[in-house]
Order: sequence, then C-alpha cells, then structure tokens
Amino acid sequence: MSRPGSHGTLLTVAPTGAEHAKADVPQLPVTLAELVRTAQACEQVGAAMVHVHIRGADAKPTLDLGLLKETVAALREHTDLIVQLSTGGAVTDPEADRLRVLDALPDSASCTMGTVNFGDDVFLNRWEFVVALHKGMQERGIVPEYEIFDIGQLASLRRLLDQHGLPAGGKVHVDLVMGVPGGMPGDAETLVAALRLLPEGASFSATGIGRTTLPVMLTALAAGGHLRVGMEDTISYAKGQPVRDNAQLVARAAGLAKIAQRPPLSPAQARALLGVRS
Ligand code: KMH
Ligand code: ZN
Repeated sequence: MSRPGSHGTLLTVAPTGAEHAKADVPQLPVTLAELVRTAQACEQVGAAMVHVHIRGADAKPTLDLGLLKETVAALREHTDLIVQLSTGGAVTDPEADRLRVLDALPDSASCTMGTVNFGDDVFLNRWEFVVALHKGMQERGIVPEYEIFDIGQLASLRRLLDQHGLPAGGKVHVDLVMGVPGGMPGDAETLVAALRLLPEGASFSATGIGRTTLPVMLTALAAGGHLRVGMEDTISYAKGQPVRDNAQLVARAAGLAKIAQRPPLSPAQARALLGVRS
C-alpha cells in the first residue's frame, strides 16, 4: 500500500508524556537537560520528530509558556528534529492553557480530534476547542498532527477539514494512538479499519500503548505508515524488561523500518512529508 512518504519511515519519539511519575520511572526525561540529551540520542538512531510534554521543577506536567518557549529554543539549538508540542497536556489541564501552547510557536503541535475515556479519566476535546486549535495553528503557521484515539474521530477530522480548510503547510498527517483503555484497541484489524477513514492523501503514523506497541508498529509498517515510539506510550521493552531509555525504543523501530525496506526519514525529508518549514 503506497502512502505519502512511504518509501521511508518518519520516526517520532514521544519521550515523556504526562502520565508517568519520575518517582516510578527514574529514566523518564523530565528536566530540560534530560530532554535535550534524550532528543539528541534519539536523533542519532533515526528519530526525525520529537513530541514534547514538559515537566516543572517538581517533575509534574506543566504548560508554562515561558518553559515551553525555552524548550522549543533548546531543542532547535541542539537538534535538527521537528519540534512538536503537545496541546493535549494532562487530562486535568484547562482548555485556555492548552490553547496557549501555540504561542510557543513550535514547528508542529498535536490536535486531538475528540473526547475519549482515558483509563479512569476523561480526555476532553470539545468540538469548539478542536476548531480553535486548528484555526490557531493555521494563523501561526504551525503544522498540526491530528491525534486519533478512536475511529470515529477520523470522521470528525474530515468534517474539520471540510468546514475549516487544510492546515498550515497544506498536508494532512494523522497519528493513530491505539490501545488506550477507553479508545480503539491496538491491533492489526483496527488499524486496517481506521485506514479506510483517513482523509484522501493523508499520511499517518501509529503508536500502540503498552503491550500493543509491537503489533501496532508491525502493522503500521506493513501498511505504509509511519511510527511513533517513546516512554510516553510504553515503559516496557519486552515482558519483564523495563525500557532502558527512549533511544532504545527508537533504535528498535529504526531496525524494523530498515528490515521493511523503509528506512528512517531524515528530519529534512520529514519536513517535506509534513509540510513543515525548513
Ligand atoms: N496526555 C494525554 C491526556 C497529546 O499529546 O496531544 C493526551 C496526550 C495527547 O498525550
Ligand atoms: Zn502526548
């Protein structure tokens, strides 16, 4: 199956997330220095984009705008990676704070396409808020990555594009986040079913949470998709074996992509795929 950019594989690393506690997972990068070191190590083994959640001095998730700006600047200075900020934040973050993330002017930002149960919590994404994110990115020239936690959210994406037009850069890129308890399962059948609802010409990546990591990765590669990996999504490398660091996950994905004859895209190639300015 041929997909945009499918001669090579875009590898995104999501190194931190908002859910794991540093106290439980000491190898989780939470300071700016740890994040930059992690990003550099991941770039060396094949990552082209970094999906960023930041933490405050207490190692808890924060959407502090000053810290976000500092993070974008540091990642740009020390890597060539496409810098994608999360507007999803943590499930407790207010909409205004999530929208303000765009003022840090990253290359890319996430835009979740609907509300979903998220374990015991609710990840709230009202339609009006989704539209505000989409328009805010259009106005600022930020390239969205549409996060899809459940298949119906792909129908919402088509509606968004019909009503409000293409994103900055003119390309549509979707990330299927599979295996969240409350969202779509992380298996081959569901991934293939989701592809039927992708907007025409869209590229996609996929990530499987926890034990769905490998089935989702292998299916996405076979279907011409791109890959997101990282400790935001899994802290277990194999049964009974905790992840050593994010680069270990990126290196495994890069190895599988090479075996699939779809080697990792460089950051420059990934910018062309996603319509991100160089
Ligand atoms: N932390 C999750 C509630 C995103 O980054 O845009 C939402 C999330 C999605 O991680
Ligand atoms: Zn995220």
